[in-house]
Amino acid sequence: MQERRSEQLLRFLTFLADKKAPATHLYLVGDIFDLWVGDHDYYDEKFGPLIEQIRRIKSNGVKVIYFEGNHDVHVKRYWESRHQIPCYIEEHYDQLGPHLVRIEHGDLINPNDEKYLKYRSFIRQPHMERLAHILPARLIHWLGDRASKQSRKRSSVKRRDSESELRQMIRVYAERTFEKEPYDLIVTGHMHIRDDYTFESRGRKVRSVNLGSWFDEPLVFHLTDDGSEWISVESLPA
Ligand SMILES: [Mn+2]
Repeated sequence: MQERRSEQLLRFLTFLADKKAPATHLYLVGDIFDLWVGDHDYYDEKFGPLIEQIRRIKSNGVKVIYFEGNHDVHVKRYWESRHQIPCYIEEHYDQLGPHLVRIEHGDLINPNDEKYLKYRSFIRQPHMERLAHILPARLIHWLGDRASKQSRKRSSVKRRDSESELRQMIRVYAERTFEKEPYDLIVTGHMHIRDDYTFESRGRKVRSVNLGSWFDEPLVFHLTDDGSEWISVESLPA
């Protein structure tokens, strides 16, 4: 994670941990840490201050839920066994007050991203997960640096899709997943396009939110029983 984003994340987490805002749930929707592979002591040290705030938030009684992204991979065992924080790799549904919410990282949204999808099913094989826990973290990072160079190549390919095409994909994905298993709200990330879209299906009002990227603006999506708001981390009181 870039230094500034990491500071902003620490600021937000500390704000929550200090109970400066009421919260019942905290969803971390993947690509929170760059780069994290497997269950290793190494990360306790590397991301110590952030993990400490997440632990404090949980000990305040907030339900913390983690989703793996493509920068934080095979971290389920870490969060579940060391911190009792549930971690999901695919989509997850939760009833939050009046809203049935579907949450997922969002890396299955773009069907044109074939190279990534192939890479995803490759690294998601069970023997790759076992390997991720066994190999020394240092070696993984050496491999990871090479992979992220590849990923940059992949994203330059991805940029063939224009922003409006990507936005359309987010919306189509919502409409399609709603048809399979309905919900009131879907929250995704990964696409780096902040989007808030409402559509009607089966006589129901459905909402799709993509969280966008903190590289554009560090915003947190805050859902309440009667509405929602985007909270700017930069404008949080100290
Ligand atoms: Mn991602």
